[in-house]
Amino acid sequence: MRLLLLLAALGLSWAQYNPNTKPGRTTIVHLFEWRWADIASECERYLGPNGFGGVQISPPSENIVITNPNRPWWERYQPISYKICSASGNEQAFRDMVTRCNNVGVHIYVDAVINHMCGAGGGSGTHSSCGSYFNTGSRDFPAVPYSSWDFNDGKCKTSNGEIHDYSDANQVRDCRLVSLLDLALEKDYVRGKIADFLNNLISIGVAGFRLDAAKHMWPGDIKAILNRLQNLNTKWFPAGTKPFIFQEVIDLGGEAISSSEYFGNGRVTEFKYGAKLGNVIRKWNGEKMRYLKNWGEGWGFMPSDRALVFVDNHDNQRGHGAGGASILTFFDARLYKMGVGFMLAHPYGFTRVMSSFRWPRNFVNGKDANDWIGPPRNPDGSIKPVSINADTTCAGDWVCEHRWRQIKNMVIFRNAVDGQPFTNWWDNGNSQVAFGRGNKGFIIFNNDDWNLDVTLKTGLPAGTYCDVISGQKENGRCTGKQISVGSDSSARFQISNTAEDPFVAIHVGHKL
Ligand code: QV4
Ligand code: CA
Repeated sequence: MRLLLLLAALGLSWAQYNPNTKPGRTTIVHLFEWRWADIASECERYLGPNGFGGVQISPPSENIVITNPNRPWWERYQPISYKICSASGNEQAFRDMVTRCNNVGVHIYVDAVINHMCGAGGGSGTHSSCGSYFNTGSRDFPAVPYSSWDFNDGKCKTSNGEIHDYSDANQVRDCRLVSLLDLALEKDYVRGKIADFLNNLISIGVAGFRLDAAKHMWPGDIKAILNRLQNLNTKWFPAGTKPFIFQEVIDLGGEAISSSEYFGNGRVTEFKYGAKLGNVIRKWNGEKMRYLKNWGEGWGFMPSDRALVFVDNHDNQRGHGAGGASILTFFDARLYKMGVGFMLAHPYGFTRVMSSFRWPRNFVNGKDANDWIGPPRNPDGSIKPVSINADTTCAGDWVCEHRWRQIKNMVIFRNAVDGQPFTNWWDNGNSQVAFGRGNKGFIIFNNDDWNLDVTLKTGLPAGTYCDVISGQKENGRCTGKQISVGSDSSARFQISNTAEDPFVAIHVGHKL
C-alpha cells in the first residue's frame, strides 16, 4: 500500500520518457518533408519489416506559403491554423498514414509547432497551405481562432519584440524567434487551442510529439498543456499510455536556459551528441575514437534516459539551429555511416535516424546560400512522391539514409542488443576501437590511417557471423565478410584503413 502511494506520488510527474515503440523496436527515423502517402507505403514495405519503431514527420499543421524564395522547407515552421493540411497531405491522407503505419507496428511522432504562428512580416491574405485567411499586422488567425490578445507582444521587453540575447531567459521565452509571432502560452484559452490540436492527433492514433522550439516556451507552460492531453488511442496502445514527449532544446552549454529544466515534461534533444561525435569521427581538435570509451554522461551529456540523440537533424545538416562544421551528414557519406553506426551500437539515449533530401549546396563566405531549398517538387509546388529503385535505394533527390544497408542493418543491430550492457571495450590508443553489447553484438572501427588486424574477445557465442556492414545474412549465407567467433568468444578482425566502410558489426541475428 505504502509502495502504491509512493508510486502514485511519483506518478504526479506527467513526463513520458518511454518512446511507446513496440517491444524490440528501438529507433525512429525522421522522414523529413515526405508526403503522408509515401510514409504509409514506407511503413508497410520497409520500416515495419526492418524493425524501425516509428517515424518523426514534418509539421502537419496548416502553414504560410512562401514564394520568395520559392517554398523553402522552413515555411512549415510557420503555422497559420491547426488544420491538418500541408504539402505532405490533407487530414484524410494523414489518417490513412497513421492507421497503416500503426497496423505494421510503426508509430507516428508529430513535429508540433506550438510556440508561435508565422513571421510578423507574413502579410495578410490566404497564402496558406489550406487557404485559410490570416493577417499578421492585426495578429488575426481566424481559422484557430487567435487574435492580438493571444500573443506576447505586451510581455516581451526588448526594443523591437525580437530575441537578441540568449543569456536572458525571459526574452528567449517571451520575445519573437526570428520574428515568429510568439504565443501567450500562459493563457488558458491558448493552452486550450493547442491541447485540442494535440488531442485531435492523439485520437487519430499518433504516439507522441517533438515539441519544436521548446527552449522558447516556459517549462511550466508546456506542462500545463501536457496536463490536458488524453491518453493514446487504445486501438493500438495499452490503456493509460501517455504520448511520448521530446522537446527541442539546443543546450551546448553557456546559455541561460539548460536542458534539465525540461526533464519534468519528457525527453530532451541532446545536441552535444552530434556536435562532439562529428569532431571525434573527423579527428578534429586532436580527438581520437579511444576517447569514446566513456561516451554519454561521461562527456557531460544529460542522463541517458532523458536524451533523444541523433548524428544530424534537419536544421544542423544545413547550418541552421546549432549547425556547426563538425556535424556529419550524408554529404560526408563514409564518415556519416561510421557516426550513425557508432550511435546505433552504443547504449546511450533514444536514437533517431535522419532521412534527407539532397540540395545543391552553395557556400558563400562559409554559409550555404541554398540552405532554404525545399524537397523535390513538381512544377506546381507539390512535393514529389518518393519512388524506389530496383536496388532498394530511393530515386531522384530523396537520399533515404535509412535505406543505406549499413544504417538499416545497424537499426536491426540495435534491436538485437536492446537491454544488453556496454562490454569488452578495446582500443589501440588511437582511433581503432571496439565494443560489445553483452553476448548479443560486437562492433569494431578502424578510423586510423593504417590497417587493423587484431584478435579480440567479443562476448558472443561461438559460431560464424555475417558482418552487417559489408553485407548481411541472406538465404543462409553471408553476402559480405564472415567473422568466426571461437569457443573462447574471440575473433580475428582485419579492416583496411582505405575500405569504403572501415568498420565491422556482428550480432546474433545474423549468425549462420
Ligand atoms: C528573418 C530574419 C529575422 C527578421 C525576419 C523579418 O532572420 O531576423 O526578424 O526575417 O521578417 C525563417 C527564415 C528567417 C526569417 C523567418 C521569419 O529563415 O530568416 O526571419 O523565417 O520570416 C526554421 C528555420 C528558420 C525559419 C523558421 C521559420 O530554421 O530559418 O526562419 O523555420 O520558417 C534556434 C531555436 C531552435 C530552432 C533553431 C533553428 O532555439 O528552436 O534556432 N529550431 C526549430 C526548428 C527549426 C525552425 C524553428 C525552430 C522555428 O527545428 O526548423 O526554424 O519553428 O536555435
Ligand atoms: Ca515563446
